[in-house]
This record gives sequence, structure tokens and C-alpha cells, in this order.
Amino acid sequence: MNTIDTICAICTGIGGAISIIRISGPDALKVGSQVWHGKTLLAEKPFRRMLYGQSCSDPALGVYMPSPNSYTGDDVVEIHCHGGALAAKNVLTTAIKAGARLADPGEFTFRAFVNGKLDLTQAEAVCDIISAHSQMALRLAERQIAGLLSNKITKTRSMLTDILAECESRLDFVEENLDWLPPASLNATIKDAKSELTALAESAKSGMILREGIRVVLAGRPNAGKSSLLNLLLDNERAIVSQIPGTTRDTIEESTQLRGIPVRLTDTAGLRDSADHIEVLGISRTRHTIGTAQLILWVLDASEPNLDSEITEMEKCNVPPDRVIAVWNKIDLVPQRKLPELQFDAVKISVIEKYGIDHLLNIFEKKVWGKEHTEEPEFAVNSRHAALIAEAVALLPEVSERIDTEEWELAAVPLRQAIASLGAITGETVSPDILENIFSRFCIGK
Ligand SMILES: Nc1nc2c(ncn2[C@@H]2O[C@H](COP(=O)(O)OP(=O)(O)O)[C@@H](O)[C@H]2O)c(=O)[nH]1
Ligand SMILES: [Mg+2]
Repeated sequence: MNTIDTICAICTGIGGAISIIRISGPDALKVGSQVWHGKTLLAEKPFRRMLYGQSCSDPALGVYMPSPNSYTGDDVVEIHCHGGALAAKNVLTTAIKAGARLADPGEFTFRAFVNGKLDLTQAEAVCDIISAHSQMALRLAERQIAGLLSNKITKTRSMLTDILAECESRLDFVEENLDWLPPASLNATIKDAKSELTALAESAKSGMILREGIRVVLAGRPNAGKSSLLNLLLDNERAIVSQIPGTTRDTIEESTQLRGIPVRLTDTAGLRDSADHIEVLGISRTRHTIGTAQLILWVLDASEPNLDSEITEMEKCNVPPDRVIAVWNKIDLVPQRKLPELQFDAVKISVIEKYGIDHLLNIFEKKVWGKEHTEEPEFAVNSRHAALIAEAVALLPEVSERIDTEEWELAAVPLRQAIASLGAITGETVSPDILENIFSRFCIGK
């Protein structure tokens, strides 16, 4: 990726009513003016106006956004034409004939980064917005785009830069007794920086949950009400529910959000000994799915005369208790029944009467976040940030020791490295191959 070519791409998905073709770079106006024609020229002031005209013989809107006030910071022309793969492709082909090159994935956002419109955490948040699967994940990405995470990193980084300046000043002006801060006060700042960084690193778990989502599996004996619970949680009659045991034979996967947490929910074939070939295949799939789940909602039929059979099947699976919620279903049929104690978190529900679902979700939320009352995380680092923060934190004890013994040169070396690691988070100090790697995960047109 360079920043001198004029690049173009279709920025909208296939199948929409309108397609947007974006052209960005030094020749955007020239290329755009060959692709789009109207009574008013794109180059006519005032800019940033939607103009009505034509592109490839079809009606189209055109807009010119001169640098630096565009998404990329380059000169940008956007053409809004009829949706459908062909109309947009014709406009794109014309733009390429006029001298633009097809943009690589993420190249528009890369330009925005290079032109100082976004730092690296903000650019990554653009990707997070596109892939957000829950409102909470979306809000997190929006706060990151607004610069909340960058501000925190930059603040801590500048605490360390101030200390580096102190170290260097003692090296540069050895003879002069300037008004230097005592080592203890420098180390107090290092300690503060370290606790800020530790708090940031601890948000990685929330980041993982909100960015990747949680794989939740509904498991249990046939007829316990797994598919009914799936449908209730999805608010959609997705799976077939019937009183005939063994109705669900294949796994069914759907995405949803529960309490703002993105969830990949899988309904499975009920576990039992079966002679039916297809059901046996389904059951083997169920066991595999249970093995890969982060959380299992184990549905038990509370109205079943022989509760032991319900429980034995669960125990046979040998899943770690912290990954299981035992869900006693059909409690409407046996409201007074005393149910056995289990080694798992347990909840009584009735899917039919929609009873106990809130309680189930409370336990779910607690298990996911690992604490009772969950506030929405204000910020959450991703694994790249977490690794760089860990690098920086690991260097700080040595910095402190050297400051204590007033070995300023030896303190400065790890301090510079720690500052560079934090700089790589926001993109101030980052190698081109890492940038390439980050932006290549974007889609074309972003
Ligand atoms: N009374 C009662 N019946 C339920 C409840 N949940 C599910 N059922 C019924 O139990 C039967 C089996 O449900 P289904 O969801 O197909 O179970 P699965 O085999 O575990 O997927 C169906 O006839 C459901 O209507 C409940 O909470 N109360
Ligand atoms: Mg089922």
C-alpha cells in the first residue's frame, strides 16, 4: 500500500438498493470527473454537495470532498449509483480506465491513518464497528473511535516520556544541579503508570468477549426443551419443537445477543442411546460441540419421573462445572417438586410460561464476566494491545531499580523500549508489516 496512487473501490455490500464507489487520492477529482457527469461540475464550489448527474449512462449522485476534510484525508470523490453488482462494477471499471487503481482491503482507512485522521486504535475500532455483533460491542467500538482508548494510552505514555526526559536531562547536564525531581518521586509516577497499564491489560478479557462473542451450547436429553429455549432466546421459531423425542438431529447455530453480549447459540440433538443412524450422528456432533463450548446450558426436564437419568447424562459428559448452567425446565408442570442439589449453578425455568428466564440470564451474565454486577466496560483492549502493554509493564521494574540507584543511562534504555511498545498501540511507532497485517483484515472498500 502506498499513499500516492489514486485508489477506488465499491464501498457498499452487494445486493443493496444503492452502491457507493469511492475514489481517493491526488487524481480523485480528475478520475471522478471522467466517471460522473452533471450540469454542475464536481470541481465547482461549494464542495461537499451531492450533485445530481449520470455515471455510465445511469442516474447517479456525485460529491467531491477535497483534502483534508474527507474520510481518508485525501481528495475524495464518491459516486452513489443504482445498487446491484453490475451497475456499480461498470462505474468502478470506468474509474480504473480513467487512472485509478483498485484499493486493497482497508486501504481507505490506512490512508486516514497515514494522514493523521485516525490513530491505530481508532482504525482498529472501524473494523470492530463493522464486525460488532451486539449493541454493547458496538458502543465499545464507538468509544474507541472517539479516542477513549488512545487517550488513556497516550496519557500513560506521556507520564513515561516525562520521566525519560528527567533521566536524559541528568545525563546531558551532569555538572549542573538543575531542579531535578528526587528518584522516589519518579518511581511514584512509574508506579502510577504501571497500575494504569495493568487496569488496561485487565480489560482484555472483556475485549475478547465483546469482539469474539461467546459460544453457548444447549445440551441435554431429548425432549428437555432445548429447542424451545433456543427459540425463546432468539425470539424466533428457529428450531422445530415437538413432543417427539429425537426431533433435533443436527446442530443448529444462530447468532444473537444476550444482555449485550454477542452469543453464538447452538441447539443440539438430545443425548441418549439411540439406534437411529442419523440421530447417532447428531449425538456425536453434540458431544463435539459440547467440547468446544465456552458455556453450556444443560437443559433438564424437571417433570421427568426419573430425574437420575437426566442427571447421569450430564455427569457422563464430564464438563467442568464452571462452564455449565443446569437449567431445570418445565417447572410449570411440577411447581412444588424438590429437585436434587447439583454441583453446577442451577436455575428453574419454564419456557412455556416464560418463567425464570431473567434469573437464567443473570447467572449467564455473571459466568461470562466472572462477577456479580456487571457494568458495561468503558474500554477494552484487544490482544495486540494487551501484548504490547505486557511488554511495557515487564520493563518497568528494571526502570525503577535503575532510578533508585541513580543509574540514569541504564534506566533510560528499558524506558525507551516501554515507551515504544505503547507507541505501537496507537501507531506512533509501528513497523510497516504490522500495519499491513492490521489493515489486511479489513474488507475492500473500507
Ligand atoms: N410444560 C412444558 N412443556 C415444555 C416446556 N418447554 C418445552 N416443552 C415441551 O416439551 C417438548 C419438547 O420440547 P423441545 O424444545 O422440542 O425439546 P428438545 O428435544 O430438548 O429440543 C415440546 O412438546 C415442548 O412444547 C415447558 O417449559 N413446559
Ligand atoms: Mg430439539
